[in-house]
Amino acid sequence: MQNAAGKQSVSTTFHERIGHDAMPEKSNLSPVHVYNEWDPVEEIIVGAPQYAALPHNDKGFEAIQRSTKDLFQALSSGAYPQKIIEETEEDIQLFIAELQKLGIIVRRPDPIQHNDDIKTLDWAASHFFCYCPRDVLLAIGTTIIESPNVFRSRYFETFAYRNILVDYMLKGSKWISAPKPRLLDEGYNLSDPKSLALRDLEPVFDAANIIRAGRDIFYLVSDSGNEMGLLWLQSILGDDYRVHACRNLYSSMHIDSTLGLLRPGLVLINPTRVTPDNIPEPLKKWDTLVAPEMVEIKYSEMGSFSTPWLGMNLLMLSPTLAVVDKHQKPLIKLLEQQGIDVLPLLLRHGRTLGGGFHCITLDVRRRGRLENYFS
Ligand code: DAV
Repeated sequence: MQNAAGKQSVSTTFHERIGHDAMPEKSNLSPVHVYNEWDPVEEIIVGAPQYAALPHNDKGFEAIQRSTKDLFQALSSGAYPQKIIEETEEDIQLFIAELQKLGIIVRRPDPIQHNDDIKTLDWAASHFFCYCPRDVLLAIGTTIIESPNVFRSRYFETFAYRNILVDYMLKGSKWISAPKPRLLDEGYNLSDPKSLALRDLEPVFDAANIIRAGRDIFYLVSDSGNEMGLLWLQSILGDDYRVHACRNLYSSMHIDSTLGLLRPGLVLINPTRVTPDNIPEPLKKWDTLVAPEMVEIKYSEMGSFSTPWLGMNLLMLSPTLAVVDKHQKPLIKLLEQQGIDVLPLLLRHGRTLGGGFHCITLDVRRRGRLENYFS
């Protein structure tokens, strides 16, 4: 095709090169549109357990285990048994069926089978899994951010989501990746138990260290997210957002078994980690719902990759509907008393794989808009 001046336009050439089908009309309605943890979900990515393996040769994995040796029982590396993978996929299918009944669009990654170690210029490590999109992708506003993860074994994990990310970009969402961290040995502190296991040499964080409440974003500073990661995130999000450091809450992995934002004004807290003294300042204005003791659920002989508090890793589908581990009867009762209906579902190997319903999902679109919940 030629433009008015008789010259071939750049966009036409591009269209011809990649094929028209691959270049749909860009819509102004970004498929990624999410500002908090509770508005009604319209589209969600659900992880996949296929090819999951516990990594070996991974300094990040060692770092995470340092402070939680007693909690994450002795973990052994290697492929998860096929039975665990199959049963997990069965549980996920039941979960997806429930989501679809509610009209929610569900997307799945393309799990990658790695026959060899992952290598960079500096190190090699075995791969992990794509069971937990929450850990590697952060959706805020109309942007998806690939996070600079602490585990070496997760370095290329977002490749499993590449088709989805390309599709979202073509339809109008923004897609960026944090600077790839080098993850050199000296970035990890495996010896001094008085300091965090992750040093501040470069921005490093798992996306699951973060939860969203409109203009206010909560970032857990821990062995899976350093101070420099917070600075990077604030620099990228700009003045529309305030990124709050959550320090001295939980030194290990992720924020979503410690704090759960249920609806404006109501936060679920893990009482073994959160106290009136260390609760992040803005949340002091909200009501707190104290999580009851969790019901212990079984895990495999490979070890548990999570604490019992994974039981409070719930997913809000709307301000009045939560997906919660079916075993957690006291928690379910407590939520119901607050006017929150519960969809009780199972992830039989959640403890083993280290992922509850919040971990294994990434809500990319929720109704609603950017608001200030702490004015
Ligand atoms: O308390 O076991 C679980 C991490 C979930 N993303 C815990 C951390």
